[in-house]
Amino acid sequence: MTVHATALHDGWTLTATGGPVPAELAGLRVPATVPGSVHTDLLDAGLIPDPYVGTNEAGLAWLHTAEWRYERRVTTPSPAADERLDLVLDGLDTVATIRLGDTIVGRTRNQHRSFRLDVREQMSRAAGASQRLTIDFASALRHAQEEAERIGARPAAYPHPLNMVRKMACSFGWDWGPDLQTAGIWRPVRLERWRVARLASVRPLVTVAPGLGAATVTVHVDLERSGLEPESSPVHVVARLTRPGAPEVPTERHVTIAPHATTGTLTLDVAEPDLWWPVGHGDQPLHDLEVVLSTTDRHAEPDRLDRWHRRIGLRSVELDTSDDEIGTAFVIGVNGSPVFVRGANWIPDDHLLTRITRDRLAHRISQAVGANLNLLRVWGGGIYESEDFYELCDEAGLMVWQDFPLACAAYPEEEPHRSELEAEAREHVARLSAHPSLVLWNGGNENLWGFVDWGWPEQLAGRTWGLHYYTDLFPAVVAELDPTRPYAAGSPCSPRAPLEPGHPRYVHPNDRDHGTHHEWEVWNRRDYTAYREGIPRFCSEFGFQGPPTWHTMARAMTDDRGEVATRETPVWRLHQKAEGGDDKLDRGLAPHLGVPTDFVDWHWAAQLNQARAIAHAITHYRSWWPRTAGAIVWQLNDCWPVTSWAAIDGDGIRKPLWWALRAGFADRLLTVQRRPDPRGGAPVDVLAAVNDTALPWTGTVEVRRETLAGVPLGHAVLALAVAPRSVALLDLPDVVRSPDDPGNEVLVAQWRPSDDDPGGPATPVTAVHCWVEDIDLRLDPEAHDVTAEVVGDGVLVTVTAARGLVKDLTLLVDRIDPAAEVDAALVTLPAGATARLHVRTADPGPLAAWVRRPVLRTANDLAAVRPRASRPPRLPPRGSR
Ligand code: BMA
Repeated sequence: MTVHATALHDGWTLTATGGPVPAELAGLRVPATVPGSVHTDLLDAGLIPDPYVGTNEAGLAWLHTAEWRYERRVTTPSPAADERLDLVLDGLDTVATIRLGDTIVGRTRNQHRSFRLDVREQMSRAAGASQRLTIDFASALRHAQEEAERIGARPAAYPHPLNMVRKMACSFGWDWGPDLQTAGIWRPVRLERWRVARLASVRPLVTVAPGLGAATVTVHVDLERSGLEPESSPVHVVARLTRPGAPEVPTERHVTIAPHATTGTLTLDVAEPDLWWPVGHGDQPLHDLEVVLSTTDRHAEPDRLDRWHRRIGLRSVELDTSDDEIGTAFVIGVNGSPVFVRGANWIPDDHLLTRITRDRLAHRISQAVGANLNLLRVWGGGIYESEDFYELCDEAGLMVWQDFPLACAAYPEEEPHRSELEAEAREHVARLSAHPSLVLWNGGNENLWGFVDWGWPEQLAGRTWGLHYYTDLFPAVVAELDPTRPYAAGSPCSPRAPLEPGHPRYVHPNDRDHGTHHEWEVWNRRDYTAYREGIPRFCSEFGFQGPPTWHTMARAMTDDRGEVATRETPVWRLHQKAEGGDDKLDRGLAPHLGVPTDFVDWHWAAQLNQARAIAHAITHYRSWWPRTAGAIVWQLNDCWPVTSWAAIDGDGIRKPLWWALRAGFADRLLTVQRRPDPRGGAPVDVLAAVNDTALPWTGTVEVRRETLAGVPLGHAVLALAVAPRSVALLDLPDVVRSPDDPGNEVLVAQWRPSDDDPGGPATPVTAVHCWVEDIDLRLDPEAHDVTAEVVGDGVLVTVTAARGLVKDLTLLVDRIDPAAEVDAALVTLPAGATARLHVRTADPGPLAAWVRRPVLRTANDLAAVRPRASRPPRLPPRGSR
């Protein structure tokens, strides 16, 4: 008999047991969905309004301090004499007491762990009869407040003591998230019957030989013994690696584990392995690894005790943090090849975690790949991501950097916090070891930085703040359980420097020259052009806000009349959590696009400016490869409808920023960048050609300077030869380098493949560059002609730049159909050029709507609505001539 599991997902009810519960809920028994949460159950029962809509969030604050009971009945046959019976809880949110009948069988206070309770004795007592299983949830907020009282409060970036309880930090509100403090059984729960032994954990650790000619999978098996056998017996483990369609792969090992012993190791060697690579670097072949535990060896009829299966990938990971002439590198490598990280930060995809289905994750991950990303950073204010998430990333070739979930706060090292952190770290380092996508364990988010710069030492007055976790506990757990994964102490962090401020070799954690850097000066204080003032070794956060799509606002952010809530309304302000967020949006807009007064125009301008700001940073960072080895945008996704730094809004719809990521992270990129003049003069514009492919990039680049209306002013043809995975800087000849009349000129650079081009992506590569900001550019709001026609699966919109340059042509398709998908956006057309935008939609409506505001937008149309009075003085030309 193998482990026999019975899911306990049906028949639960939920009742309020304490706290400030509204009268109509008191004593009410509500059907409960498991896995689920109190919020989703009350929502399903129609007992609370949708917390994501309007200002409902504010009215639900009573849930922070309410207490709840989940309850159902369980019946199980009496266990045999040697049979264990465990209640397995994969996740409880958060402070819970578990009872069978009247007996307490467990207490938990950590959302990030699973629990296994031996309930054999309690179940045997009532063998065959039904018993009451209850899980009581206390208020996590109250618990955290009591902890703060008990051991002394510590600083955190938000008002609630999120650092005093092991619950997802952003449960307590964040600068993009609602303050909805959930409770409930948030992961599966089941009864497991088993005997002799079970596979407590399996860690397949993969290494690849230099030269890539061989791979080794070392399978570490940890057993739990039942403790119920009259005599402990040896058990046998077989590990088998296969790959569908690869008859040469099967490889099998077996090991006998002696009585009383609980660990075993099996080594599987694969010659000429078919390696797993990040997307853009190769394929993602997955191998089936099956581990079987039995009482007899493989030659006899097996009495199978337990089985474990995962799809693994063969690859190695390296993190280069060597010292160099600039400072300290931070380069992630796979199979010995350094990778430029094109990343985005990932937050929980729904604040109500149990609504995140595998399908939804699959869609989000395909959106990440569509944005040309190769890595997601699972940010430390969220969770250890799910098996679904990791399996999908394994399949897609998306690398994952997993933060230990600690963010923006000082964390106590006193018990029980220390033991809870150790237990969860051990569980997840082991659990995630099977996933080829996981490339980095990181100590947490901005905690090292917070300690030095956010006034913590004074507030702490000598109390612990979590340093032990970053320097000792986490690296020790990773080194013990998964030494194949690199570890970083935090983000940002200077990897080789001691972490104690005051140490003679201390380096500020956010130092650009050392390791990872978070670039938040731009959003908070500077214009986005300042992104180009710094050359970080690896930028693991930089972000710029924009509002969600119109559809999402119309669904969730409306006023009493059902109209989209405009700025300065309570609804708008509730869905903009960032400190001074709206002022920062306007401050960011003014020098570039101006600040439109009409809300519809402002919405488009703010979304466009978000996209432009991030494109400005990405193109800069990529042009500095290999000095800069990664750019992880803050943030890919949202967890509810909100104005935020995300590229995909809370309803899963792409914002214009998504298109800027896709363009900025394309395999091949041409971008105009500023570099010091080799002759010692003022910095000059050059053309950076970024080639993030395995093939050389050759041919010519045709560069023309022309008026906005297309009158030629200068022309040059540059030879292009960029080695694989590298960047070439091309000098721009004088005739094209700088303008005579910057307000009316544009530079267009287009790649022309040569006849003997080795291949690679055939997509055209073009850079369009203006020397002044849009507010100083004489863009014609009527520059384009447009037609729309119905095609098989939607609409084809054809736009020609008939009278001059058209910048950032975008169809805001969600205005017509939230499910519509367009195949291009932020398209810039030099005079005379044409774009065909194909929209897939089942519901095209009247064609006339597709060809005008508010659906068809360009940067040009903002020129028509720009308030003249708000224009700053004209800038001098940015060229150097
Ligand atoms: C960084 C992140 C998040 C935050 C974001 C925007 O600090 O790590 O904590 O949401 O900036 O402010």
